[in-house]
Amino acid sequence: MKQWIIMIMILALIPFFLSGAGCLDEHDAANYSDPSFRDWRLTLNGTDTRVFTLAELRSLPRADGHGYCVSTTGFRFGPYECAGVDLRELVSLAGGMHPNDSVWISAPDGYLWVFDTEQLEGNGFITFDENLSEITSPPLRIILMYEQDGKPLSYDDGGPARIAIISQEPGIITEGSAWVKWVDTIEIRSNNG
Ligand SMILES: Nc1nc2c(c(=O)[nH]1)N[C@H]1C(S)=C(S)[C@@H](COP(=O)(O)O)O[C@H]1N2
Ligand SMILES: [Mo]
Repeated sequence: MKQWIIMIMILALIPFFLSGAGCLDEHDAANYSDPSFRDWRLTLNGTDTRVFTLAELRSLPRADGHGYCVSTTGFRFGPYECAGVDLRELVSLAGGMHPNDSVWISAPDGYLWVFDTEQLEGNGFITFDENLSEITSPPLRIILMYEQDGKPLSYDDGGPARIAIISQEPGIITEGSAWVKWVDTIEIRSNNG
């Protein structure tokens, strides 16, 4: 009789052992099948409208680089190894843009950041070294990042997809305000009226 009770208790504890043994590790906490990510969609609004799932975004050409940013209060985030999709790729999938158009990046919390065509090519950004001294900008790329340090971008870090400004050389700091978190809409806006 006692053995039966012990047996039932052991069976009931198996899920806890499995989770403790790493079957539900930290990686799974920010999994691509995370319930909050499963319903996520990226809407591209240009001359064409396109809607992407996270899997579809991940299937686009991948861009990698070093990303590092600073908040207005001087707090540094990074350095990170960033991977995602070049914003130019997404703009082209939305039908492209004209020199006077701008790209509006927004998130469900109401945050919005606008890039012009010069920035889309990686020019016109303010960059700093690790001591936060302003430096001449090396070539930069704007990406919609879905992976940070080899892991799916977590919700707390702005996942499933966040803007990152990356460079091939490490230690280049950009302004955090452009690093839009929880991006769900990318819109090409015409400034010609
Ligand atoms: N969606 C969204 N993205 C955002 C913000 C925000 O409020 N909402 N804040 C921006 C700013 S001003 C900074 S400095 C960086 C880091 O902000 P955090 O300290 O809120 O993470 O995220 C940027 N991306
Ligand atoms: Mo900020």
